[in-house]
Formats: sequence, structure tokens, C-alpha cells
Amino acid sequence: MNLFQNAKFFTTVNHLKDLPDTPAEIAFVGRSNAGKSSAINTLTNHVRLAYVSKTPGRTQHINFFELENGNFMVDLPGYGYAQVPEAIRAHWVKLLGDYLQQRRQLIGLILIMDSRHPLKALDIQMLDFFHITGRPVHILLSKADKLSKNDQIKTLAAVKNHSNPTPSVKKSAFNCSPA
Ligand SMILES: Nc1nc2c(ncn2[C@@H]2O[C@H](COP(=O)(O)OP(=O)(O)OP(=O)(O)O)[C@@H](O)[C@H]2O)c(=O)[nH]1
Ligand SMILES: [Mg+2]
Repeated sequence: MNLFQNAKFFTTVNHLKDLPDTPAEIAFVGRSNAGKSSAINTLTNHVRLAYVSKTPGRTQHINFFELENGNFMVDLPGYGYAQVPEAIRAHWVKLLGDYLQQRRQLIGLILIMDSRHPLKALDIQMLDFFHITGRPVHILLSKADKLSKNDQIKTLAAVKNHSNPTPSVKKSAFNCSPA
């Protein structure tokens, strides 16, 4: 049975003190508009479990989705989106940083990157930042449908060859196009 199929929305959190008590969770991170929420919907085979938008900055809180086995997927706000008031942006950055650094139940990350713009400075910072925790990261290249087959292969190879040192980083190309 597909573990993700019967995932359910559990809660949304805007302050670390409100984080739910979970056994284990994996979080989806990446730049704003990279396709984090879409990836969750594709994995769970839902159209609107996580909210998706053409406009960057859609996911503004930490959203928890419970899997059938009692573990959780976590949809995080994106980084690198400049068009929000500074006070809100600063709150997101702190919320995200504190969550990634302090969350004991966080057993790994899915880092989503738009396959047309992989490995931006903030993505590399994220990899370096999370590497310190020693936990695994899976890089998912989204919007693969926007590239030719040849460019998909080249991009995946370039990302695989990226010098970031951790063997715990796995990489794959992925298409979560609603079409
Ligand atoms: N063509 C195509 N479009 C995609 C794909 N994945 C996501 N999108 C589109 O990209 C836009 C952003 O998707 P979201 O899933 O909302 O991105 P996000 O990373 O959650 O964005 P924030 O919550 O704002 O950080 C939407 O218009 C999606 O339909 C994909 O694989 N292919
Ligand atoms: Mg989102």
C-alpha cells in the first residue's frame, strides 16, 4: 500500500511553541515557488492537500500532514522571496531556521529546486546548514517537464556532481506538473 495515499492535513503552526508532538517527520524545503506544496500533493495523490499558488510566498506557516503510519510530512515556507514586508520575512526566516536547527523529530529533508534554476546560493547555504546535523537530504528537481529530456539529464548530472560533500544527499528529477 502507498504510505502517502491516505495522508491527512493535521495542523498549521506559526510559532515553534505550538509544534505538535510527533514521532518523526520529514520536511520539504526550498526557494519560494520551487514546488514544495505541489510535490506533497503529487506524492499523496491529492489536488489540494497542500496549498499551491503561481505567486511565490504562498505557504506562510509550518503545515503538518499525517501519514498512515503515524509519521509526518511538513510543508515549510519558501526562502528567497523578497516581496514580503520585512517584519514578516524576518519572522519566516527565524521560524524556519529555529525549526531546522531545533526540531528533534526532524529525521530528514527533501530539498526542492526548480530544475531550471538549481543550486542557488540559498540552496547551497541550506545544504551546508543542514549538513551539520548529519541527517539525510534528498534533492528533488521539480518542473522537469519545463526542460527537454537532454537538459533534464544534464541538470541532474550537474546537481549530482555538485561538490557539496555529504554522501547522505540523494538526488532525483521529478515532475509535479498539475497537467
Ligand atoms: N510545470 C510545472 N509546474 C509546477 C511543478 N511543480 C510546481 N509547479 C507550479 O509552480 C508553482 C508553485 O508551486 P508551489 O507548490 O505552490 O510552490 P511552493 O514551493 O510550495 O511555493 P511557496 O509555498 O510559495 O514557497 C505553481 O504554479 C505550481 O503549479 C512541476 O513539476 N511542473
Ligand atoms: Mg508552498
